[in-house]
Amino acid sequence: MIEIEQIDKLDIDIDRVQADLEDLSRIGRAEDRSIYRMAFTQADMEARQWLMQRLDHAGLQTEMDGAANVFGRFRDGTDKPVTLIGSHLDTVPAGGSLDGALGVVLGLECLRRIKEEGLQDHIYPVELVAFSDEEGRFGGGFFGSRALVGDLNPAVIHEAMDLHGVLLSDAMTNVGLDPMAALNARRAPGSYRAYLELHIEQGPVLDAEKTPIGLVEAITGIFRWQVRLLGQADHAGTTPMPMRHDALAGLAEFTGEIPRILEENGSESSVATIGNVQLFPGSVNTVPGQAEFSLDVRDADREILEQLGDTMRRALSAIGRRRGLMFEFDMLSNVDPVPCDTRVIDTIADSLDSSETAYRRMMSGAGHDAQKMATIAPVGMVFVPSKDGRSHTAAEWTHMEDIHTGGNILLRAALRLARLETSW
Ligand code: HGY
Ligand code: MN
Ligand code: MN
Repeated sequence: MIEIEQIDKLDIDIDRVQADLEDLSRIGRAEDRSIYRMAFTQADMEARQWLMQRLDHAGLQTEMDGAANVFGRFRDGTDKPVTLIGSHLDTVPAGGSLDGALGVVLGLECLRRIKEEGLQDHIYPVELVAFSDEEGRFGGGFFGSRALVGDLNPAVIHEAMDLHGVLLSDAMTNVGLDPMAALNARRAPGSYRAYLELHIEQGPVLDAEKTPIGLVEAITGIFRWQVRLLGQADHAGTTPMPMRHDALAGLAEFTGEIPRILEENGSESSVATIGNVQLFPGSVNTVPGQAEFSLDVRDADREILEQLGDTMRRALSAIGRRRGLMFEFDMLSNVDPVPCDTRVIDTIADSLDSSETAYRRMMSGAGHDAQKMATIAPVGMVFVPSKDGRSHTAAEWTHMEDIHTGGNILLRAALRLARLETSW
């Protein structure tokens, strides 16, 4: 039996966490200190090896499943419901050192501290997972958590491609993985008692308020399209403006319409981003015949997202008619907004209250593996502040003091969830 008082006294080893974060951040780091650990690159695989060595060094079992998700656990094989702590090691191109990595390193620290205190035989199992391709190099994101919840199929694995035309299946094969093995990564519903993720907020709220912890109540919904506007390549010098079917001009008109579309059809949580644009043929003295671009749209409400999608489709069709452009798009992902589980939220809140840690309840504008895990388990998330709200950039930073606070809340909430006396 583990008493709550005992749990609430536990403290992570913040110096060890800081050393691990610095060590991990060297993998895939560029001159400007930004991180390039995109899914299934050598750097991404090196980060998995790093984690498995750290787990092994701590005397823990490690496993890489068919989707290359890396697990850490006290022992293999259990019929007891597991409290899973997770996040991801992959980054966006030119990313920061904490997005995903912080949640994995603090999860590793939780397992080490449980082992050092000899608690593992007195609780339900606590495990760690580092999910594959959370960022969506290949399509919509959450590849590893989608594999775990059984949301993959052979077509998705065969067709997924990155922005440069590299197939997921080739990228996985190139690093020695069998892409189709991802279909075997599925875990039965009921395997997990709860899923917990600590993550940097990646926005400005906590830092501006000087609040050390965000208690996440819901995670935004996201749809991602790959859009093509097909016009006509023509000579830049001899084609009069009214005769042009300029694909970039069509994209520019659509980009200009986005604020009005969000204003008239969205909510205060609506955002839309065109993060990647490719023009064809892309020569200086040719009217762009084709514009291919990514569109990432988010809102906390499912219906509003649908409405935004319909409005954007109509806007692009109208622009196509006016400018003699064909419009087509591929839906890369369509992830529902999810509420976090009130029992997990309350458990985290209990840890916060008993340590008198200031916090605020909030929603997540970023997507997370937790929203996939929510389809098979109760989920909860803990945010720590991002300095100046910056993320997905080398400027991504969180003060060690906040990391220490967040790590202790993660450890104590995980143990409260894993107590044999916790019933649900
Ligand atoms: O895009 C996101 O919200 C996350 O960083 N994958
Ligand atoms: Mn992340
Ligand atoms: Mn991210």
